[in-house]
This record gives sequence, structure tokens and C-alpha cells, in this order.
Amino acid sequence: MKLIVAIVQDVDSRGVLDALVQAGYRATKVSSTGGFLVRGNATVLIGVQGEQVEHVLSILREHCHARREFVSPSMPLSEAAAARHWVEPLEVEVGGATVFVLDVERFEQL
Ligand code: 2BA
Repeated sequence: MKLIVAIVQDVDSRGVLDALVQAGYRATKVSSTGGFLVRGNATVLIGVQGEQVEHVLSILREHCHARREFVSPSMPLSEAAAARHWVEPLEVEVGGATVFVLDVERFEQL
């Protein structure tokens, strides 16, 4: 058995969960926060058999979209003026999904 841990953008999480459940998978959404943007995202946990991993990844690919985001560095105005070059908004591309596939040693529902 495998555990798929998928970090997705909040805006995509409803569609991903709907598609997974529709396809017969069980999934759990955990609210999470990215360390860099410090914005809410969603971590979706999906327990599957090994042969189902590629199908789940194809669902994630279909429903998670990369987007460009701007980050405004937050610092006091006085410091911002002194470090003018640093306050330019920074553009980053936030992925479709960041996915880890883990081996499950044991699975129980008690
Ligand atoms: P955040 O940490 O908020 O990162 C959001 C986006 O900011 C990243 O998108 C990346 O484009 C950029 N970014 C992150 N760290 C950076 C840095 N040190 N310098 C410059 N740009 C940086 P993604 O790579 O698509 O990641 C989306 C979210 O997935 C991340 O949100 C984080 O919550 C999670 N994530 C990504 N890689 C991870 C990893 N190796 N381990 C755990 N979580 C990860």
C-alpha cells in the first residue's frame, strides 16, 4: 500500500477531492501553510494500492494548476526605504501539486 501526500493550492482542493471521491478513492484534506509564501494551501492524503498511484497522479495533474503569485516582502516602511532594492514584489510560480509517494508499513481501521 502507498500513501500519497499531495500539497495543492487551496483553490484547487475542492475539485481534486471531488474527482478523487468520484473515482472511488478515499482522501483526507488537511489545511496547511507553505513555509515560503506563508499562505494557506491544502495537503491531501490518499491511501491506495501501488497499482493505483499513477491513476491518482493523473487526477492530480488534471485538477491542479500552476499559477504565478507575487510576494510583497513585509517589513516596516522605514526599513523598506533603506533597502529599496529588496521591496520589489517577487514573482514565483506555485506548482500544480507537490507530491510525495510513501510506502505504508501497516494500515488499520480500528
Ligand atoms: P510555499 O513554501 O509557500 O512555496 C510557494 C512557492 O514559492 C513554491 O511553489 C516555489 O515556487 C516558491 N518557493 C518556495 N521556496 C522558495 C525559495 N526558498 N526561494 C524561492 N522561491 C521559493 P512550489 O514549489 O510549487 O511549492 C508549493 C508548496 O508546496 C509550498 O508552499 C510548500 O507548502 C509545499 N512544498 C514544496 N516543496 C516542498 C518540499 N520539498 N517539502 C515540503 N513541502 C513542500
